[in-house]
Amino acid sequence: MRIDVVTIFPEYLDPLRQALLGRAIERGLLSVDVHDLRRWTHDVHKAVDDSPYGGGPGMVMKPQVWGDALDELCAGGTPRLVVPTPAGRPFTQAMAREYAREDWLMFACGRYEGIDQRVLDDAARRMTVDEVSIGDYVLVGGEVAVMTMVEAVGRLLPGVLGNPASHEQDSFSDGLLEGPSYTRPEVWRDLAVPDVLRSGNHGAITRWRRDQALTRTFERRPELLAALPEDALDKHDLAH
Ligand code: 6GU
Repeated sequence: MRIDVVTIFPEYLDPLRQALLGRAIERGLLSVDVHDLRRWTHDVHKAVDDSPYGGGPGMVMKPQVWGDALDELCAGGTPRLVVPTPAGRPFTQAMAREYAREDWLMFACGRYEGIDQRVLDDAARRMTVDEVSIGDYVLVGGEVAVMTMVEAVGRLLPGVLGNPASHEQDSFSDGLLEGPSYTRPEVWRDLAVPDVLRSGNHGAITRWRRDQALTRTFERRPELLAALPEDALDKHDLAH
């Protein structure tokens, strides 16, 4: 997969080259190119923003600069354009899976009060444009949201995780939160590992993990349980 990121703070994205995704980039499973938006400015001050029509606080990113950046970067084809904004549709694991099937994603990071809407309206004449939020809180800019989305998508790409079974058990892949995990020692600070996990009874372990996931989801995210499809719960689950 090819990923391009356009931002006024290119170094902000440097952490993507660490650890799992860094190795995926080195192995050629993923390319991440980060572009400085100021390359496309038109004046000596390299201005990227201006005051909003209609008044109000903050600044809006200029359409000409973004237009030139996207024209140049998209000259060779049509990526899926993702614009992080707290006013976007919520990013979910289902969207991460959908993005992982694309061959080219481009992220346009806004700062200030956002990007002139006509940039997105114009781009949408040629490509799919998604305005996406990573949660109900406000960040200073889109860069950290892009890092979040690139991690969520990158780990789903074929070959990136050592063991592909890892994502089948992720929280959300079956619509439930994952339960607790334990490793050695058997007792630590007088706290013991649950007996069932040391029983060797794989049926009982599977049942116990499912119950833990259901209980945790009920306590922490009841709206997820309500959203499960009709057939997601079996007769043993329903006993809870
Ligand atoms: Cl995607 N961007 C910004 N600036 N703030 C956010 C966000 C995105 N998602 C939640 N808050």
